[in-house]
Amino acid sequence: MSSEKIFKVLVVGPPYCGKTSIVNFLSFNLFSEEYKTTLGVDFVEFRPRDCLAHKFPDDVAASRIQLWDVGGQEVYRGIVRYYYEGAHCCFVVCDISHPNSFQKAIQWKRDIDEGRTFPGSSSLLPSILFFNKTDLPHDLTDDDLAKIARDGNFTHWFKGSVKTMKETGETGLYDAVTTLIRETISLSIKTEKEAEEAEKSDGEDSFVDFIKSHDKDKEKGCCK
Ligand SMILES: Nc1nc2c(ncn2[C@@H]2O[C@H](COP(=O)(O)OP(=O)(O)O)[C@@H](O)[C@H]2O)c(=O)[nH]1
Ligand SMILES: [Mg+2]
Repeated sequence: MSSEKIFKVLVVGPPYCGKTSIVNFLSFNLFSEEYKTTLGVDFVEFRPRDCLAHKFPDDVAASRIQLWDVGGQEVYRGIVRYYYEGAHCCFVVCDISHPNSFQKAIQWKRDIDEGRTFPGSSSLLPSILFFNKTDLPHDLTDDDLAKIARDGNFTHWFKGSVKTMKETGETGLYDAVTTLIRETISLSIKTEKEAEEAEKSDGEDSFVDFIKSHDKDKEKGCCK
């Protein structure tokens, strides 16, 4: 069996918080000041093992990541739900310098949690909350960020600036990817195991049923 796993990652959050910048930075190691609205959904493949700027741990490096950059405009919400199909996890982004972006980001997560579960499982999609644009002025402490994440039902949160991370050497964005993909890998392994066990116990149940019906036939005296 190939150890390379392909994961579909939904990158969601309100407009202008930096989703496209994050996707482009991960995939092409590029940042641009220019703003172009993402219409609908864009799709880019990111192979952590090819990332020159950061060495990902082996388990993450062995995966292929499809980043689905979901346009944050409300008008797309209806359309983008179709793109949730088959998604494995979500990378939720907000803008640390715009506190009104937090609730909007949390709403995207709620929307996904209401419409999707992990493929083949009843578990919600693993997700992380990323506070972007830490290079801009803001007055939030890590405790504040942890509370916002907790209130939004996120188990993990990270912060950073896709604009300045090359110069500062901060790793918040890479740590976020690593945690998200690790959670996704372990849920995928758990789901595969459960499916195998269910298949095995189905097989065992049919065998027991067969023996029982055979014994009954014997009692009736039809099998000698
Ligand atoms: N200062 C700062 N600007 C950023 C950062 N990330 C993105 N931007 C800028 O914010 C604007 C919106 O970014 P974009 O990635 O298009 O947002 P999206 O609408 O969520 O896809 C662009 O002008 C980016 O250059 C950041 O970390 N810091
Ligand atoms: Mg965009």
